[in-house]
Amino acid sequence: MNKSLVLCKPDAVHRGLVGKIIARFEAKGLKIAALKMMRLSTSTAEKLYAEHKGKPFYDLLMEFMAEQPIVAMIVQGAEAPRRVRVMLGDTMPWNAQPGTIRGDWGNHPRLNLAHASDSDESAEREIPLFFEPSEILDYMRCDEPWLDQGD
Ligand code: 3AN
Repeated sequence: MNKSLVLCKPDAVHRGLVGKIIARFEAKGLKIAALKMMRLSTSTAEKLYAEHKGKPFYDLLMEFMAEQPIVAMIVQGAEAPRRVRVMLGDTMPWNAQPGTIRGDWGNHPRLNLAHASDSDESAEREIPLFFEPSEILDYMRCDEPWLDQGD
């Protein structure tokens, strides 16, 4: 099964939307394999968004993300990175479809509620920034045999 690193960003925490966001992944049949609330250190924020360094929005993004409360989780399931990104919707909230997290609740490109790994490779790089191996739980949801039909 594939994994995605998902962060409920500070705006999701401050707006009380964390529970609703997690509930969408759970209801979709994706498994929460790790979960914690934390403050995102400046150094981790810089590592997470290294590819954006130098872009016009970078400094404000760092200011917004660093040292703020976030909720970090690993969402697991078949094609998890792709499915979670579809559920998040477009980066620009005004382009995000209704029914997506950003389409329903997002108001600003920076304050767009959640981060999610964009590929298996990104998830492999991002997950160790947030979780020790011992914090990632291996268990079976009772609906897994129904959801995994093997075809
Ligand atoms: P996504 O989160 O959809 O993968 P990226 O990787 O292009 O989007 O951007 C990372 C983060 O940078 C976004 N989640 C958002 O917070 C911020 N961001 C991206 N584009 C803009 C922009 N034009 N103006 C302000 N912030 C932006």
